[in-house]
Amino acid sequence: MSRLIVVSNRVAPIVEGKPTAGGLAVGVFDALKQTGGVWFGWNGDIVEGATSPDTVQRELRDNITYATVALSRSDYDQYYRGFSNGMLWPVFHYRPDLSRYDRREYAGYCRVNQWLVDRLKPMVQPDDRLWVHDYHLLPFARACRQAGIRNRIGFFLHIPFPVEPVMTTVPPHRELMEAMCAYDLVGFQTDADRRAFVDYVCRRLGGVRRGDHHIEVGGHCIRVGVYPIGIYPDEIQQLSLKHSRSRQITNLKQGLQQRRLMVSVDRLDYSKGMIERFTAFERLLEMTPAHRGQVTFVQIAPPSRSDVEQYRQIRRQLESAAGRINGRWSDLAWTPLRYINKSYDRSMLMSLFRASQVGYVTPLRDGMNLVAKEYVAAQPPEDPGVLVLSEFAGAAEELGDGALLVNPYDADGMAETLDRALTMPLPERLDRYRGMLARLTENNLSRWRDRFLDDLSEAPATAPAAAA
Ligand code: ADQ
Repeated sequence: MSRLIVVSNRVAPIVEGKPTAGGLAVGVFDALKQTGGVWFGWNGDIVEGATSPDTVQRELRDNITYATVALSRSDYDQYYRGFSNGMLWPVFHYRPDLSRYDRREYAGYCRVNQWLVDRLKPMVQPDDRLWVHDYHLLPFARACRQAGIRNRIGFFLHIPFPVEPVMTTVPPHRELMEAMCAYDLVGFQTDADRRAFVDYVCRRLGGVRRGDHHIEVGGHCIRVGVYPIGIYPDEIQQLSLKHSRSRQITNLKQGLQQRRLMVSVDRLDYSKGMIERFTAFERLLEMTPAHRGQVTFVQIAPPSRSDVEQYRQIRRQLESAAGRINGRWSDLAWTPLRYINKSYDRSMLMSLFRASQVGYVTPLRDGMNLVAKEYVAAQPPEDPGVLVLSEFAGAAEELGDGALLVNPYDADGMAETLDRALTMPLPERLDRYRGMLARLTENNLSRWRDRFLDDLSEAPATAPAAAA
């Protein structure tokens, strides 16, 4: 079997047996362990100065070579914080109003992609397959072709891909899309994302559909597919049992005194719809007096990207909304909303999911949302909780039959759905849970990896120099 080289913005070495957050990290680690290979990317270090150091640090562990680089402060500012997270992230999550474009940052983004390719090139052998991940690396394949790397290169986008009128708000959209067409395989989380990509390429770049899975553009044929990322449900079930008798969970249950528990866990990000979620929870208390004093909502959201202004702003908004809601509704014996701004170990989160009656997962937009899947997998099979899920999470394509789907922009609708979730009888909960679990088991993380890599092996051969 040919060797696999995975490229992702961030490389975080995994220690087997230790719980790890994140589908990307676990999926990539699994794939590499099977085939052996290289995991290449940024190690998270920032060095002061204008140019990133050329040194590639290598560490061989479990048949995987972790090859990592540090970034200079200015490369980090332009490539990562600037164009990737200040421009692409908001637009791809349908928030062009929050995006900020700066030509220098875009130049830095392209430059770092090229620089990463130059660092990787000496490690690439003729039969290697390259699997590149996420929005930080849209032009990576084009840079590879320009550097003379002719291997098969696949790309998987973890976040949504926006429809054409939204995509075109990114000033260099055409150049980026042309660059994406240098990949041999481009994979998305949902069919809606795939369609948006194909529509853009066909309408704006003169691409022509070739059957169900290919587009021909600029003399190069790209395979395009849908690969919803999954989890390992058995592993999540095991993790959820680990802390179920721990002091923290027992204290929590005692403190609840038979009250129902609703749980949300997110990275603190405006795409996750937390303000709208808080508002709908308050509407529930307004509309349904029976729930007052009877339900507690725990929101866990450790800060992320706190050096980007929008992220500091969302944090302030949430703190103020939580204070207002608790000020209005709490009494001496009951705090309706517990907003917790710190991170917990993964197995603790899974035990918390298990202890709750409702998983409240309502992003305004999300590529997939693994929390929704983990919530289902962590439930006690004999008495499962209910998943309330945004229709705008990629996970809704797979879990739409079992979850209660909501529109996060409709506070009244969400409040009604929460009421339904909190009062759902056991037979209906069991029915919904079993359907969702069967789907999660079938579409697990191995299937995501295997389908992608099989399709990459079958993708039409490497782009000719003209497409570079
Ligand atoms: P994220 O936006 O980070 O990922 P998500 O899929 O919800 O979102 O979570 C990824 C992992 O992080 C999950 O395993 C989850 O348990 C963990 N996690 C989330 N919040 C946490 C918290 N507060 N504390 C500890 N762990 C937490 C991106 C895309 C998603 C896509 C994934 C994988 O934005 O749409 O599902 O990649 O492709």
